[in-house]
Amino acid sequence: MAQQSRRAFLKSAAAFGGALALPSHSRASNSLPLLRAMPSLAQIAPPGYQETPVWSYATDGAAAVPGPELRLKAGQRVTRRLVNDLPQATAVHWHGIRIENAMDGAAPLTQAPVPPGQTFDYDFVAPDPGTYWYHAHNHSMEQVARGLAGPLIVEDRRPWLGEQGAATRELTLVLDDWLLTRDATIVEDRWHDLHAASHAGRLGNTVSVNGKAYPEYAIRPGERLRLRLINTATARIMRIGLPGLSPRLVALDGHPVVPRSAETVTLGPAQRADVVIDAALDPERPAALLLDPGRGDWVDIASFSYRGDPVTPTASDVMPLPSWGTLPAPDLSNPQQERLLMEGGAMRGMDGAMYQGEQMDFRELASRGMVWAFNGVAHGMDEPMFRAPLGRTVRMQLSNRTAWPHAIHLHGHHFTVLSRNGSKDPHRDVRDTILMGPDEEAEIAFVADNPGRWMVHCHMLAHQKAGMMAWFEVS
Ligand SMILES: [Cu+2]
Repeated sequence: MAQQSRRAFLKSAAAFGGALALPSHSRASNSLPLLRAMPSLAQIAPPGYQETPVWSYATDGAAAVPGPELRLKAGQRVTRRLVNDLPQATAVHWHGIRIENAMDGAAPLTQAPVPPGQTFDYDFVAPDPGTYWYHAHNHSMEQVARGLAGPLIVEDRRPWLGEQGAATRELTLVLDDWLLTRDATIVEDRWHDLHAASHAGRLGNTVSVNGKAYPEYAIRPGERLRLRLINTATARIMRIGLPGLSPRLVALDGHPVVPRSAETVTLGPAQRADVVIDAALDPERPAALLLDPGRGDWVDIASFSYRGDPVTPTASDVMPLPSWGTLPAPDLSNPQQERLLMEGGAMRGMDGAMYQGEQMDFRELASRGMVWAFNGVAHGMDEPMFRAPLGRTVRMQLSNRTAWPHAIHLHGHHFTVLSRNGSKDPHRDVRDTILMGPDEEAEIAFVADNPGRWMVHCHMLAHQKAGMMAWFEVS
């Protein structure tokens, strides 16, 4: 099996001119723990509905939605043999990990998709602590929408939980969005829905937390908790509220921030936020995780119920998470200037764009399933959007000239948000995915310190499929 997947990999290396390095860790080992991608059933709709046939990940136990939480310490290796028991080729991307290029799982750029019945060995260091996730990165829109996503938690480098001002406990909450029929099966006939792709993407009708509708979590009165929120939806922007729980933001996309209060937290697809909450002392006070589906009419998506003896509340400010200490600071004195212009979609369209080496008008692009472009190129896989020398700071101007929000993700790097709409960003947050509203402008900067070919795409996965896809090369 391993032999076959290696051959498949070699084939992809040849397809990209043989320029790819072989994975340095594809040693023939029979002892790698497994990550199996397989069809299974999950109770996603509320009790009373039948189970939903999903595609999911399994490690030792049964397959689950979301996939099993993988946990390790910063600097340790993730070693998993992907076994593809799906009816479709797949690959696993480790979102937000500043990973070795050959392990990025970004098919077909960094590896060939793994055919049904075959395997691929992932073995890489996770250098930075934080809240990450893994998900399918081949036919991503369909495969992630079917359930192929799970949390990847890289623990703090120094003890934080239990310290003065820190939380005593943590909870990973994976937020997802499903498009289900009345029978709670996944809507199957809209994988190529160009209407959804040219609007907000494949929006669902059922929001789940850790794979369930309206789950309940026990908390102790007065307890301080760390929530690791992950948005694995393919399209839905999750605006989250935690009323009465004094939420404070401590990390975004895995990277610590100076703790700041956050009445609401907005997560674009693929984004994460670590939030510290203080449970009330009065167990009669209802507490819930709320979602704004768009018009400010907040709905409960999970509840907290008070159980156990009260804990003496922590009066002190929230202790910041230990800093990474691993990310080079951008040198803004002489950066390489790049630009990412987003065009297309419903309401605006575009005059035209290059697609597969040909200039096409909007109508012709749409007939090929393309409705978006980056820098005038739809789904630009032939040539890199730009090349950067190893170690150079790249400063990028992002311009959303469309009528829709987009969640732009850079693989292999985290970037600093310098400005929004011409105003300096006061927080200078470090992220791997930036949510851009219609007509919004942003400036980001990062050190191109990770050699290889890295995807840059919209994480509204129907947008990615319909043109918002490109890559850059660091060498
Ligand atoms: Cu988009």
